[in-house]
Amino acid sequence: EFGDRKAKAEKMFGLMDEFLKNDPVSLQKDILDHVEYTVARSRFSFDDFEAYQALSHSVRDRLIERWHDTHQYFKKKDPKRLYFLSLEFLMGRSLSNSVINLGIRDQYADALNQLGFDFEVLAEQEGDAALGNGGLARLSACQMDSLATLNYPAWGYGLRYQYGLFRQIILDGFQLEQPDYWLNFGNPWEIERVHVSYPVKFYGTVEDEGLNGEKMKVWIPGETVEAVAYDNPLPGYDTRNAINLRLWAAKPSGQYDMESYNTGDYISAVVDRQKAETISNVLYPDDRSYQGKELRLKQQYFFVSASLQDIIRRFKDSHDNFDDFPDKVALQINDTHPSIAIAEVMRVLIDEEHLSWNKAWDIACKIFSFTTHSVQPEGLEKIPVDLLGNVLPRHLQIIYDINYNFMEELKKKIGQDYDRLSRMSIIEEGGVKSIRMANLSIACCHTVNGVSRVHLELLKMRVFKDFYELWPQKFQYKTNGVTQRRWMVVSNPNLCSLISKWLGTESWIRNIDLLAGLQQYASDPDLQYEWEMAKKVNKMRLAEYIETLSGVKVSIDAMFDVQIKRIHEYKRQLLNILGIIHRYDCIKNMEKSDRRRVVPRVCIIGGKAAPGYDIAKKIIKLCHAVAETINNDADIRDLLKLVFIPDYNVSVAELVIPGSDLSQHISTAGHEASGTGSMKFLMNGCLLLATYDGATIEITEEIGADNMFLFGAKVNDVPALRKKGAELKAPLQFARVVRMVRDGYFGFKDYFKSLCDTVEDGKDFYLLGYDFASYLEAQAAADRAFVDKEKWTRMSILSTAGSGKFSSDRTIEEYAKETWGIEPCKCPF
Ligand code: GLG
Repeated sequence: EFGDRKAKAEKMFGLMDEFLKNDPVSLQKDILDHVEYTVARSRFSFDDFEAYQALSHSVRDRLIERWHDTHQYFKKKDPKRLYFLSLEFLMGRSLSNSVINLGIRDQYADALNQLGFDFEVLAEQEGDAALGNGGLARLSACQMDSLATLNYPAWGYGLRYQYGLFRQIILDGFQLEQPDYWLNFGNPWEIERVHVSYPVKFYGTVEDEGLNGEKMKVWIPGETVEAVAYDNPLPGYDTRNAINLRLWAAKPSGQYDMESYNTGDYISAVVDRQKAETISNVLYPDDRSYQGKELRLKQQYFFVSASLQDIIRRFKDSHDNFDDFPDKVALQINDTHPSIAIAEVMRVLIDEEHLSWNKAWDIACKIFSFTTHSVQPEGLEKIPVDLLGNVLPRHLQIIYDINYNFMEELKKKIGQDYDRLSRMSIIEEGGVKSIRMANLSIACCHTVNGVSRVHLELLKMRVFKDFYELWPQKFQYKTNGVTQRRWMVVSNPNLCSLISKWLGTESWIRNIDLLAGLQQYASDPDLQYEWEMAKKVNKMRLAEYIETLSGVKVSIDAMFDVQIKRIHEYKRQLLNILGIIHRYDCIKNMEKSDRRRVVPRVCIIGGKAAPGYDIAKKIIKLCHAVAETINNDADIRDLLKLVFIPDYNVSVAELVIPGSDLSQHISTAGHEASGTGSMKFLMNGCLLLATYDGATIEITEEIGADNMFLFGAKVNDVPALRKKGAELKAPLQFARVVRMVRDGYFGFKDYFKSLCDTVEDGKDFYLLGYDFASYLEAQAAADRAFVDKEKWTRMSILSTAGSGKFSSDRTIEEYAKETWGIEPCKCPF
């Protein structure tokens, strides 16, 4: 019995409420013990990195206690659990976040001080866990933090890539990719579970067998790979609960193929077996298109199969049939990447657990929910039938059967409308016959979620129109959110202590709606002064970082204008750069005496381009070429600077966001499903320059359009504008700046030609030319507001005050109630 165990332990160790103590002396002893015994360095001589390692192990010990207790408690209570399946989690660093959530940050800082170390310096030693590409992956990480904090019985499941997202190196202004072997220096935040491992099968054939007179399908696999669990405990804030993120690594299977060993070629047999590990080797670095690659499919099935074996084993520990399965298990499919799970659940229930098709399908339909993160139909995954049939022959059969039943059901509803039937079919005929993973997910899942209100509208009107008309109740949206623990408390302590002081409480860290209490002080000169000071300190930190990175000295009196995110044509970094060229051109052509009126700017751009995305790479090069010209032009001096921050990742974002004045979210309307970067800037009191797209529309409703700089075509204007084609003439100023690039003003004339072509009249798919004039107006409005310090600071305070809706705590509460049907399960001590 759980309570007994705890009581016994307390007696045994004579401890009151914690197994490990958190007073400075205990913490110091603990850190030094880890230096000596875990890191195996002398306690009289160790460097910052070794101190970081020891410190992390000491924090991890405390984390593990809570994590054990939480899991014991979940086991005892057996609540319905959420299993969050995602191929990507972008966790970033763990140390600062862990001590803050565990409530022991100050104790550790004190203890370290007395040992002669600075907590912040040690925290900088940690590398990022970058097991994801961008928004989708960071969203998963934020949602895990909220799940833990809100005490939900949840597990995350994913893949432990050896190589995370590539490192971006800039050479002569060009992006180069380097492998991110993030595990090189060890990872104290994970626990290898050599005994939690499952065989995952691939290839082979399916045979019919009779068992007790019943026809059975038997899959005889051609390859077996072992999935080994690595657990990553994730602490909630202000609670004892800590949940688990279980990531799978591929290892050669323990089942030896005796034949290959017996042929005498021992060395090649070992080498062959080792190939199994390639499955979890590397993260695909493209966040928008998937090309139906075999390794990608194997990654998807690998983590899905291992996770389901684990989930079913856990369920069977306390249940002897599957009747209660839907009451105990909710499976969330994050984008279509894990959607092969639907076929896998069917296979396991039918082939291994011997349930009938109908019973199995009934269960599948009750347990799965699906969230899509893309807007464009082209972004939806398709897997060629030949590929799927080769890698997972039994699953292909099952998908065909699901589709057969689905088509029959459809015919009853819509009759013989063959066009529509073929659009809705899970199988796409034509060129390369493929499985549409989104259609499979919609056919099965009880709920399909979009990630912002306008995203759902687009799904209803365009992408999933046929489905929506038949099952409107299936379609919902949960506007994304981000965790204020990482994006405010960890990354902006100056601002946070100010907020807590003015609100008279720290409770907003858990109940973010309290931030609205700042509204009443938005014009208070004292708050305004303190607010500006906090921003200054953050800008100084960022300016130092910029100087060490690029050698460019920037003035903190200038407006820091930032666009950091993946490089994509639809996100329109090119619009930003063309706007900067325009600003430069204006300053150059001004009378010297007029230059005094120019509001100084530091333009900061950062982001990675997918390695095969040629146009995105040219945008990065253009940014460097323009920066080279502007930053070295003696006429310009501090009036304008352009800096590209290389290797953008979570920890860079934590530094850049608090130090920004203005941030840009300028996607062509209708292309950004939600956007989450905007929410992080908003919370940190950075003003937004944005289009009416994704979640920005909802931000406008929360803080008011006059507290932002909005511009550009709206979602519903875009299709008609595109139809106009070449008739839609870009303004002269636009033509002029594009011509400067074309004519080689910034060099690399030939190289930039194809980039310039993408925005010529008639080819300007993302409407840069059309939006240019209103973009410049919004920029001018930002300049005017910036010189009015009182106004700017009020807008900044109101941004933070109005950001409450965009906490992932709100998102998770909505999912829990409306989609997953789970209840909090709070560990009582
Ligand atoms: C997507 C979208 C973003 C969205 C994010 C999280 O492009 O607009 O905010 O997921 O839902 N592929 C992505 O990163």
